[in-house]
Amino acid sequence: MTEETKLKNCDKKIKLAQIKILKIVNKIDTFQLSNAYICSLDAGINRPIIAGNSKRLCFLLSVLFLVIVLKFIYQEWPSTKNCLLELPSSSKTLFRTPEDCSMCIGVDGVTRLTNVTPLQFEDKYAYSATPVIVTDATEKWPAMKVFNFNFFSRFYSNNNLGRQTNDCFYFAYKSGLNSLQEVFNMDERRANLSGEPWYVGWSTCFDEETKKLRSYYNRPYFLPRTAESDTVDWIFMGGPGQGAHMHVDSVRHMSWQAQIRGRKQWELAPPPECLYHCTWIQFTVSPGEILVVNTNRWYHRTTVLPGDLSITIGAEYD
Ligand SMILES: O=C(O)CCC(=O)C(=O)O
Ligand SMILES: [Fe+2]
Repeated sequence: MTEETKLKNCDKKIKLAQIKILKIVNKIDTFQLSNAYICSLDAGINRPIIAGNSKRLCFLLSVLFLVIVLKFIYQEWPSTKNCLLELPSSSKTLFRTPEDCSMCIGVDGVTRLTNVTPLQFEDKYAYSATPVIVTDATEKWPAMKVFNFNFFSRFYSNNNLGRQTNDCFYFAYKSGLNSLQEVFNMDERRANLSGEPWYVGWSTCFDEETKKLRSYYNRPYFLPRTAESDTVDWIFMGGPGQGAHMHVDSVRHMSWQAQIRGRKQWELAPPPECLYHCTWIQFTVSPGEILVVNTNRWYHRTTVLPGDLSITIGAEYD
């Protein structure tokens, strides 16, 4: 992405945030809150000086001032490469642009594809909101034979993972395991899925880590030739009955996820504004299959099905 596009994206985000904040402010105004209440929100600043309606005006002006300051920080800070401030993910969901429901109208299931060329894939699916599963893209991957709990346990006991290139993300879900170290130190019974259930996810963040892991799988053959794969890969691993709660992402690009072991059920829900036009979709991804879904647009939840430990590997592409 060029600097100009990044700035434009930041600008768009700020404008959306401004509109939302103004809507909230207008809404607050329709409540006709008492001056005493607004005064108490004002945390003591200006309290004795301003009286009557001017207090409400002062409150509104303070909010507007805050918006302008935020806009300045986003846009003008000299070292800004991406957005200087990243909104927390919950507020990103709140400030999400309303969807055009044509993204999900008529989509009532996942499309399974075999032997699809990169061109066909690019034309119809690579950047669309239709979820697809490609069934024949992992046949030659060593990962299919090699990846299991012990593989990752050994892999992460090696301290030689190179230089850190990205933030390291880790999701504990309901496991109570607070780091990868805790995951690979859990007792054998739990690791073998005979103890307390668990499910976790993490991103690679060291250059050698990503490089070494990628020697066990390839860039999926069906991705558009021009699509760049991100330098980060995502791994999700855990036992039956567990998975990711319902959420929508705010990542930069489309992504693929290969099911290496186990079977995982996905439930996709349309964005709330499209609930009357579109339906929920449910499907299972089995070992060897690669799912491509726009997780920025579909709300999604996963559940590992009874049987094996589920292991997936995936990445974003542009
Ligand atoms: O695989 C999972 O359980 C969740 C994955 C997910 O949320 C995603 O890829 O956006
Ligand atoms: Fe997600």
